[in-house]
Amino acid sequence: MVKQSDQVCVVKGWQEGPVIDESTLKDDLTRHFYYTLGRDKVGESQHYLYHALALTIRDRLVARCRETNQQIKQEKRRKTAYLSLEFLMGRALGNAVLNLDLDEQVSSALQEYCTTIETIEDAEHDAGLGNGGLGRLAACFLDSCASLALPVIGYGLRYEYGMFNQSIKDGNQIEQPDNWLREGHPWELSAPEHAKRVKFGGYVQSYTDKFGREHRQWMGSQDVLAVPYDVPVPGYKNNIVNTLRLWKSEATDEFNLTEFNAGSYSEAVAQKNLAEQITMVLYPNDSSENGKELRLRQQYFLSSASIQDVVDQWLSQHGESFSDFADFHAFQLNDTHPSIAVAELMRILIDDYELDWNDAWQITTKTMAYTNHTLLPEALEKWSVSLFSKLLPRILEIVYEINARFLAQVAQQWPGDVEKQRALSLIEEGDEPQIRMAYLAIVGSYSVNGVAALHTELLKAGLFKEFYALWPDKFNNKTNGVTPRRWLAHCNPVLSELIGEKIGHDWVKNFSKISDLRRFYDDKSFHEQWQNAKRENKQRLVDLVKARCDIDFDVSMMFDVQVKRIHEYKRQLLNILHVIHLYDRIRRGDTQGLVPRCVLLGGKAAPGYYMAKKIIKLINNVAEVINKDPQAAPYLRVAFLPNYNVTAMEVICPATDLSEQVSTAGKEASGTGNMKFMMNGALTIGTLDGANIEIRDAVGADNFFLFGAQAHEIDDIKSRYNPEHLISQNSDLKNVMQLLESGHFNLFEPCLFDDITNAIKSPHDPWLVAHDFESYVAAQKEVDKAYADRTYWTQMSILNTAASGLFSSDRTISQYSEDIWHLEPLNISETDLTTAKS
Ligand code: Z15
Repeated sequence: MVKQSDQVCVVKGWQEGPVIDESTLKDDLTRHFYYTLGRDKVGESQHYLYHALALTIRDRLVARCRETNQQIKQEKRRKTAYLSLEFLMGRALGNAVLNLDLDEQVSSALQEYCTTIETIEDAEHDAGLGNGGLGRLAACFLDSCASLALPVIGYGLRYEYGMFNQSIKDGNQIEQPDNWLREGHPWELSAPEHAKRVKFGGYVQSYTDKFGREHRQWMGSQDVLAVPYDVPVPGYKNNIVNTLRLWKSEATDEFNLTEFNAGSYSEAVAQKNLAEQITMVLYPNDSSENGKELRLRQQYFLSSASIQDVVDQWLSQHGESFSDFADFHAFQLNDTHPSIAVAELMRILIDDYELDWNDAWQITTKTMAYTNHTLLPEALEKWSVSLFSKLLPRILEIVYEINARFLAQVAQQWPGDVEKQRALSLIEEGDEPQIRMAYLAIVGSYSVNGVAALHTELLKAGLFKEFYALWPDKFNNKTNGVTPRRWLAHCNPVLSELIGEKIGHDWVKNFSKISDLRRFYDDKSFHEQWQNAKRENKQRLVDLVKARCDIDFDVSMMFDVQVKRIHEYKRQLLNILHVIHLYDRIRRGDTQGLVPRCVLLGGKAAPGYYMAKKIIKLINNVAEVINKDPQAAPYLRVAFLPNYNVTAMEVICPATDLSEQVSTAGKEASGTGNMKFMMNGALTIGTLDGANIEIRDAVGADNFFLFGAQAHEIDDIKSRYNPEHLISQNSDLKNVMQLLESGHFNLFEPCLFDDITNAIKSPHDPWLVAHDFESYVAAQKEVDKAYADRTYWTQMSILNTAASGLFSSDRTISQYSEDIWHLEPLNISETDLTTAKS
């Protein structure tokens, strides 16, 4: 570990020289290309030019980042640490160019190299450090925090391998490792001088200090080093640059000492692997848990390193008293994944700084805040007590103590009710006792929030109802949002330009302004411009589908899109049943009123999720049969886009006409893809689930295609569910099932889809696919009718974009700040920058 010097010596160059002189971007690019990277030809690969441009822009971020941190420190600002195992950042270049307003300078500099930003951009790998919604939400939140000038630091893990790359072979998903750092990551700056030690294993010992006080001490641990890598997070045209601090695990030098002394030097060095494994790979499960030891190590590693980092900064700025620590800090826990942070903060305060339990608990429960993202039971984390005891013995003791004190409170609220105590205990009893991480998070936090109105209501009435009875004021809703910078301004320049012409460009910063678009709802020439923009965006997607799938989409057809993780509750299956139904109609010559469609699906399945992988195979087989049938070609084309990721979505959502949000009601906590599509003028076909409900309320029921059972009806429907009867009664569904069961889509692979057809026919199908089929098909008919009237559709499309103001993550983050974090915005002026040199 590098020791930091106590003496601060300010480097002269950046004290007196000019601040980054924006006019030299061109020179900086050349300097980085020639000298930093040592290149003199652009060559076939654009990679070095991308790298040089990224470094050039990073220079401009560094000065602003330093200034942001200095203001936080000097003004002793209250700040928030956003703790998340996932940050699905995607590409950084285009976003930085937009937020720093460097578009013109970059274009002109690149002209010298005979290229454009669009070309260069393609050399950047996605930072795929997340699975799906939860990870992308964290990334949108960082953009909004910086753009609102809020002092928020993200803490995450620097996975060597992010989300796997998906390819499709014979219709099946193949996973390939994503070695995203291979060609270097120009955005990050490592700070080894701020490395932390994280303990694992060992045992706990008591000792008595000279005042006769009892202490517990975590001994004999094998420590792992956490080295921070800082990624700059630029705000939109406000000179704020926040930090995303990603921890990399490394072996400590003494890690191998015993082996070394035993003479096996090489074996000892090879042991490094164990420590370095921790941040090797992201677990690719979205909304499901797998209980692997390495995953628990990741969670504790993140929690411990991040809390130590905050505490160390506190000590250097405020000294050893923690009495007003809570006035200056909030920790937002992104799901239960980092919820061990509750126990870790307690451990540090008690064991390292000798606070007594009550003081430490006061501080902890005034700083921790927990966001829940799911009601699915399989996603609710539990860790076995025995694993905890082996890996984190001191943390287990603290969890037991938290539980003992909590259960005393439960006994007070419900006297004599032993069943209540059993039900609410942080420890689930059984053959293999388990720690309920959500309960730990709730008990240890001052705020518990859901991510959409319905989701929060269901949490309060169901999953967490006793906790809600105990602490009603802890519970609150924060409906998710997405950043309008990446998800409109950056990904849809054509539409953004058009919107800007009509209502000005203020909407990028102040997204509630987007509602001004409503004024043009009836403007015929605006309709034409709106349609032209959509057509241009559709052509981009046509090119992508051609390149990736070798399937011909056609811009004159309706683009019907469902892209998200593959999961039974999201019901990609329902979508594909509708596709089969359309195909069946075409084959029967029943094409009256049928609007030609291109149906696109995409998404990754967790590698161990059998049914999700079957669904991918089904989609691909159905697509193949339909696409090679000349009778279908004028009406229907189907593609499964491999390797759906953030960058693909930037092409997909601007091109979409119809957004499929068809989860079983009550299962999708919020959804955020739904918001990206809406912003870009797509209409939604969806259930009353998650944020769909709020989307429909905002745009008006007439501009949304609703179908399906509602959340409050589900239990009743399940109690008398008889899908075989539904199939026999509905000739459309009957035909679809017959086609499927006849082997029409698996001629050479008998029985391939039996598990799928059986799931649909099962009276225990939790997702009620057969139940919602009829109303789904009816809603799709309404879609066709609406799309056939171009003016009507265009009006609804404009209204969707105009009503999307609520779904900006700026709104969400303002609410987090108002209600939970209580932060004040920073302010960095141009004059601040001209004194802070780079
Ligand atoms: C995840 O992506 C989500 C929830 C989870 O519990 C996990 Cl482990 C991963 C998603 C929700 O499914 C989605 O509805 C929500 O919009 C998103 O989190 C962000 O809140």
